[in-house]
Amino acid sequence: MQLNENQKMIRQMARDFARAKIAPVAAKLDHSGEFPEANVREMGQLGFLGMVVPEQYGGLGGDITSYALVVEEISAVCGSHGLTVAAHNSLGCWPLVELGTEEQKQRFLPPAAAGESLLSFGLTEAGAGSDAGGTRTTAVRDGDHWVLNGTKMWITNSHYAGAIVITAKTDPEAEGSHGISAFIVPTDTPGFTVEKKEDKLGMRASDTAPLTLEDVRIPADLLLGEEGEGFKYFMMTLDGGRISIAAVALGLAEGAYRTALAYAKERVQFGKPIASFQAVEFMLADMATQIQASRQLTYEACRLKDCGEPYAQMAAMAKLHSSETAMFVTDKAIQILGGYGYTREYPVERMYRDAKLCTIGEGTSEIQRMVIGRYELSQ
Ligand code: COS
Repeated sequence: MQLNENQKMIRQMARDFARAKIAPVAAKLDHSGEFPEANVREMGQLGFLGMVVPEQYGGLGGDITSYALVVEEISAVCGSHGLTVAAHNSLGCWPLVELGTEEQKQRFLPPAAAGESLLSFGLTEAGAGSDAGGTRTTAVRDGDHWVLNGTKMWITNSHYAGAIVITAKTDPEAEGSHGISAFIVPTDTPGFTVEKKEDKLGMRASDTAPLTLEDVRIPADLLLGEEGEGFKYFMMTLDGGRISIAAVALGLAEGAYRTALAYAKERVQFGKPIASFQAVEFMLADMATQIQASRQLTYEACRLKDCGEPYAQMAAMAKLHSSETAMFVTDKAIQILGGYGYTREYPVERMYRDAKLCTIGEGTSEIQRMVIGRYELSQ
């Protein structure tokens, strides 16, 4: 896809920022599991946290392609930073931009776009993972308030969120995915607790935690969209979110590939750079080919979304291919670097651990195949 001048400019900005500010701290934050607060603030100032937010609410109001390019460049250096930006924009801001009332947008979007407080998304529960319709959290109407009770799991950015969009069952009689509504829950509401941060395999500097809601009373005007339509809203949100996870995975694959390529050209064994051995050259060829295929799918999903055309199936294809590619490429990168690749001296082992999340979060690879297959069978 031909990028326009604006897209090239924002990509360069993200690349420069990632290399100057993220690269020096990525390994340390991965080790400590510390959230990159300073960099998040700076990314807010650069506009990266308001990529999908219209200008009148303080965002860049950019197209999805520009947004994916930013996520890709950041993730090429650090998956945790990439995931933080992706979850905030796609899962936190986007539902408010699409479904929020004017009042809700004016209240929540400007601080989110500026990076002063993040927005996050609470769908998953212990019993509602792939089967997202199995939501057990409840919301009961009480006068001009809703009272929410339940627990959520794996919620990205939750310790740094000013508000979290939460699904809850509002019609206990409704079956399956029906009777679920979406609410904007300010995180300082009494009864709302963000629990201890998870200790994860990868994406260690990204903030992930369970939530507890105990008689959380929120005003009725914090219902997002129509009552009972929450499941569909969250499915629509995930359609877009899958593009951003594809971009995270693409970035991780590229980051690992660049490291492996540079290493293979420099590392001498048997009197020659190892890149000159066909065993290594073929690995690099396969890595480059898979990355290019992922890039085409991801940018095509962006293009469809930017044109207002149906994009859910392409987003699922992009997410599936890019995340599986990220696993393939990071694995091969470690292989090329050998013993060095297995240590923390190089970033490829971190990228391998980070990449695994992309095959799980926002719908596992198996769920993506279900989504893709259903579209195929419905034709
Ligand atoms: N956009 C809009 N509406 C959608 C939709 C979408 N992408 N997908 C489903 N819906 C609607 C359907 O049209 C259906 O509406 P009606 O009841 O009015 O006919 C309703 O939602 C239920 O759809 P369906 O029967 O397909 O739901 P299922 O329970 O079978 O679930 C999957 C479908 C598996 C695709 C869904 O649960 C899913 O994506 N699961 C993974 C969730 C996930 O990614 N979790 C990770 C979150 S990490 S932030």
